[in-house]
Amino acid sequence: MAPRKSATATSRKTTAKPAKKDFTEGAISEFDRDTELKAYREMLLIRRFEEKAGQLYGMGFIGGFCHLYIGQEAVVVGMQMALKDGDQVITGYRDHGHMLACGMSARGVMAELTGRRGGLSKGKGGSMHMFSKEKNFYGGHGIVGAQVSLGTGLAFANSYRDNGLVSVAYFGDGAANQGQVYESFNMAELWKLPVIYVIENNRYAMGTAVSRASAQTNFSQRGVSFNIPGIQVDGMDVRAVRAAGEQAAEYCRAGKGPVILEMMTYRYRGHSMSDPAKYRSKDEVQKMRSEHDPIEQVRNRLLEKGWASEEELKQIDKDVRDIVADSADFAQADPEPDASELYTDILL
Ligand SMILES: Cc1ncc(C[n+]2csc(CCOP(=O)(O)OP(=O)(O)O)c2C)c(N)n1
Ligand SMILES: [Mg+2]
Repeated sequence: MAPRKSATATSRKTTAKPAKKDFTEGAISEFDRDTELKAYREMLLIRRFEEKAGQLYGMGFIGGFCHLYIGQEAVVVGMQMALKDGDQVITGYRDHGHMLACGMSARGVMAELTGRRGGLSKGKGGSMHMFSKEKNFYGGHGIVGAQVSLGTGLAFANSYRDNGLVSVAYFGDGAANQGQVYESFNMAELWKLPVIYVIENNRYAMGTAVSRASAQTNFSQRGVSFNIPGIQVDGMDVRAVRAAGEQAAEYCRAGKGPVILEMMTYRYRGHSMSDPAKYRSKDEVQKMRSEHDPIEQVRNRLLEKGWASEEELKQIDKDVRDIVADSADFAQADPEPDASELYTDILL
């Protein structure tokens, strides 16, 4: 039997709409020379780091899971530019780029991947579980979606302390279908919590294309029934990411509540190191690489504007490669944790 329409339900209808007017979709931040160079260096560091991590994994130095961030670099680098000291970041398991963008050391991240003493979790956490209180980085979470409720909790603490800080919770298109995400959205809007939900839409979950797994594929609209505003952002353009991040941070700091930024991005590698990525064509990957690569975009602008020469860019590449090579050497030479560490840092 079809449910009857209730008069009460109609009269209770609310007219509140997400405050989308506070946001300009498609905004681009103008970068000066120094900012372009900074973006170039930071994205390149993530790219080269991940390439090296992939190599070390192939050589058997890294155990367990390893999810590379190659292709998505503009998202974290642009967002980080929009934040201020003390703002917190939390993400899932595709987390090496986030850590480097937060300023955590390449040595510390790489040595954690190889399970060594000098790793950021003393070699006991691995790829998916690293933290830095100093850099306000709250992990690294292997449970899909867990970081969304934890990131909302960070925002609750900021709101309670009235400290003007925001938290950024990054999650994927696949994670966006997880139940706790919507419980978090509800509380965040109800209590006007200063949290930026960054949905990194890289078009695939473990191997499932967005269109095969999601009823609503426009993730920026996932907050509509909670009155949370959201916009789509070109996540391959670091200037667009920064512009969106700044608008979102301002909105949150003004006490207006949470925001959703859907970053349209792409990962070049498989979901994890064990994924041959047979669910998409090589052409699709190649097209993204050649037409939308976030690092190439900055490189081309620097050259076109005469802000850097080929030589200068080569030097940056060399500096970055040196940092990464040093981290890889350290990650292989550093000893493994002592067996006694099995009994520390755990809840008994
Ligand atoms: C609660 C839970 N369910 C399932 C998994 C297995 N799993 C790991 S990653 C993943 C897909 C997530 O995809 P997405 O959120 O799009 O992130 P991406 O890997 O594309 O960055 C799944 C289902 C998990 N780790 N945790
Ligand atoms: Mg995904």
